[in-house]
Amino acid sequence: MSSFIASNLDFILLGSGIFAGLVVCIFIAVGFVRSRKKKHDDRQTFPIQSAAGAALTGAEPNAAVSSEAIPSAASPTERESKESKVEASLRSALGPTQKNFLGRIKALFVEGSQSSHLDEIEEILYTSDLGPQTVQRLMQSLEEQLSRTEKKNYALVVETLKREMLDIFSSSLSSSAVQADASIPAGAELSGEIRFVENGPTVFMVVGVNGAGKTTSIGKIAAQMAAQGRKVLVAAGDTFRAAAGQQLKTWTERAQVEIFSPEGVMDPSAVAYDAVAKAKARGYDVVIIDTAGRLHTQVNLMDELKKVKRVVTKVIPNAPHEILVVLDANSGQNALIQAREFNQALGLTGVILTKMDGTAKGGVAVGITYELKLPIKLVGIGEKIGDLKPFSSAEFVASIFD
Ligand SMILES: Nc1nc2c(ncn2[C@@H]2O[C@H](COP(=O)(O)OP(=O)(O)OP(=O)(O)O)[C@@H](O)[C@H]2O)c(=O)[nH]1
Ligand SMILES: [Mg+2]
Repeated sequence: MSSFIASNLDFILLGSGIFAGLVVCIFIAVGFVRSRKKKHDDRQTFPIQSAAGAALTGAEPNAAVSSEAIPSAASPTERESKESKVEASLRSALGPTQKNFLGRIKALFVEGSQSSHLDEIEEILYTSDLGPQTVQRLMQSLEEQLSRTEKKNYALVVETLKREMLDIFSSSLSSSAVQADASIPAGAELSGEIRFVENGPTVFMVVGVNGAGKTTSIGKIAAQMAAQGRKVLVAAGDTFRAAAGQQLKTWTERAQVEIFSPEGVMDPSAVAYDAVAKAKARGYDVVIIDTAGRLHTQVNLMDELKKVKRVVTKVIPNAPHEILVVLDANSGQNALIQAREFNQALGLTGVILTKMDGTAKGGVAVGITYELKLPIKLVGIGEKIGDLKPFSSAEFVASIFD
């Protein structure tokens, strides 16, 4: 064996060398193929990554190539979305109310359901702060207007509730309020909702419980009336809280209107009397009287408001022309009670329903209108100066049902 290896050593060495060379060649070849494949894969993934990156910024991968085309293509859409944001503000404020009301009714009618769900609907109506009389009327309309089979149909149930709610608004409001409702587009001038006298200043008295939004709403109203070209005087009738005057001053500065806030006068009726007398003498178009917040149960404080109303009448018969109660929509059924009590004490001409943004209790608007026959004149949908809108029942119902 060893003699065989010795005689063929050269041959064996040559064979081993060729084998080793072959192995090296194979390794080099595999490495080359892999690196080609990787380069190919990299080329494929690059456009995908850049497209994804562009999606985050909203730009096309080759945006730099045609930078002019992008803004001109995007701007109409931007404009449309800005415009719809402005128009949709009451709708978006009523989003939680819609979810609480329509959302829960919809959830009852799951596919294949064979029940009419009337009991559950009644409970939803009660817990949506519509008010007991309003709930009874809506339930009665479902009972009477729909057959047994129709009561199981979600679309028919909702259509009936919507029609009945619109009818509640139109039949409960005075004809003038209804006319104003139909003729004034959303966001239109306040003057369509509010009654202005032809000669002399129109006097507004604003009342309500603590923190309802009286001063804020006065600031917003004053700004809108001033923008309509009216000469506005705001009377600081909240002499109860030291900070109240300063808060009102800040709002009148924002609204760019004049404030009447005599130093050291603590009697709100004296402030109101002097403010109206000044407005009458100096040709103002509007006087808005702020008042301190109070509970309708505080008899002496309610008497104080009656006195404010009385003294104003001595300066201008028929004034105050508008006595508006400010109600926080979040307080639901309490808002209804407050409106009833303030109405009994003062004879209200309407309601400002504030904080409609961020409450699920917007349904209280229906109860106030139906049960108290009081028109909701304005709705607060935020804290900014422009966040006060004339109330439109059609817009309200559409926001809840559509
Ligand atoms: N989100 C929201 N906040 C509001 C609205 N209206 C008023 N507010 C806020 O409610 C709070 C109370 O508002 P005020 O205007 O001080 O209430 P008021 O009725 O004058 O209060 P008192 O003078 O203490 O009785 C403030 O923080 C306002 O910014 C509204 O429509 N939406
Ligand atoms: Mg106030």
